[in-house]
Amino acid sequence: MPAYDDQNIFARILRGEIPNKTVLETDHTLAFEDIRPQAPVHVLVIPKGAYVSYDDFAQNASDAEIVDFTRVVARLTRDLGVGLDVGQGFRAITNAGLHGVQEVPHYHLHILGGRDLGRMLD
Ligand code: DGP
Repeated sequence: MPAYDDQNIFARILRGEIPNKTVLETDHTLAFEDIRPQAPVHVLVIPKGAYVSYDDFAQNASDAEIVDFTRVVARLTRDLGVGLDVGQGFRAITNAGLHGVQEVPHYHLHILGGRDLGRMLD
C-alpha cells in the first residue's frame, strides 16, 4: 500500500484548508459535491480517516467507520433522489491507483445519477 500523502486535496478539505460544498457529514464520513460534475448528481463520499484507496479502507478501517460510510451512501442516494426507493438509480464508482486512474489519493466513492449513465462495461 502506498504511504498516505497528507497534502492531498481531500486531506486539505478535511482540515478545512480548502472550501467544499458539503452534502452530508457524520463522525466518520464527509460527502461533498464533485468540482467537475459528470452528471446532474455527482457527489464524492470520503472517510475522515487517512486511507489511500478502497482496498486500504476495506482492510484497515474500523467496523464503525465502514458501517458509517456505507450508511451515509445509502442515506445520500435517498436524499439526492437517485436511490431505487425514490428515483431512477445511480452509479457508485471508486478509482484506485495507476490503472484505475485515481487522481486524488484519499479513498472516495463517486455517486453519479440524475441521467441515464449508459453502459460502462461491454
Ligand atoms: P478520481 O481520483 O480520479 O476518482 O477523481 C477525483 C475527483 O475529485 C474528480 O472527479 C474531481 C474531484 N476533485 C478534484 N479536486 C477537487 C476539489 O478540490 N474539490 C472537489 N469538490 N472535488 C475535487
